[in-house]
Amino acid sequence: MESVLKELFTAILEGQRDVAKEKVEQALADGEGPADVLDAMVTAMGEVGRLFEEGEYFVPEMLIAARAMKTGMEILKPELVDADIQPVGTIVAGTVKGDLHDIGKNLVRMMLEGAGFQVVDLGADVSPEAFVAAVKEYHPDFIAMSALLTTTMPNMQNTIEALKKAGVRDEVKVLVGGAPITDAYAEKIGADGYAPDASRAVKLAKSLV
Ligand code: B1M
Repeated sequence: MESVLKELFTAILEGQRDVAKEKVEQALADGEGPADVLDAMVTAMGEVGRLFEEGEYFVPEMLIAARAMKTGMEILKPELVDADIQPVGTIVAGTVKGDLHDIGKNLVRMMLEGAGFQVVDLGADVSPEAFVAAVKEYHPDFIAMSALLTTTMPNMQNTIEALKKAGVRDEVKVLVGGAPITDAYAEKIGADGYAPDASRAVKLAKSLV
């Protein structure tokens, strides 16, 4: 990796938002290709995920790294569009109906974006009908649903039922997560996958894309 890209990698890893912005600008000015600049940032986010799984990083470190990535992406995005670099896949994400907890979902979104996915974020308190409408509009590879309350977990199943009723269940893979969700629950409701944290949500999506 060229040295400016190494510096960009370190800036993302350490969550230095301003440095990340500066390094993306410098790399592009130096003639680095947008794909290589993106690769340096995605590799850094992969490393963030690894450090999180090993217990060296916690949620705050992951959040500030993701914010640095987001800042860098704002500079890089127009260049990626010009270079016609396609996202790894598209994901519609949201916290299910009745549930306002969005911190974990936001983290999952940021890590997925960091891994090169395009994410359509529907926010929190998302009805089954809104998920169905988004599947019809964006034709994503996945939907990622989050639930933090035992009382709202059933809305994951209700969303899957709504997808079936609308005839679009087979068009999309359904991923679920959130503190009360388990592998067994995901299987019971007919989801395609469960991830216990943001880092493993990325691995899961990558393995299924
Ligand atoms: Co609420 N809350 N809350 N709350 N809240 C919990 C969830 C609770 C466990 C606290 C407790 O009692 N110990 C409890 C639920 C109990 C239960 O259901 N059995 C609870 C309750 C009861 C409530 C209210 C009902 C309280 C009240 O009003 N009486 C109310 C409900 C409001 C509603 O949603 N309708 C309520 C409200 C709130 C606040 C608004 C004050 C605030 C949310 C702010 C916000 O999100 N914007 C809040 C908070 C902050 C919490 C706790 C303290 C923290 C949640 C959090 O952000 N964690 C929480 C207690 C706890 O979890 N320890 C609690 C950090 C976040 C990074 O982790 O969301 O788990 P998490 O996400 C992880 C993984 O789960 C996974 O990856 C993330 C990152 O690693 N993941 C996914 C998440 N979504 C995924 C999707 C995927 C994959 C992985 O898709 C593929």
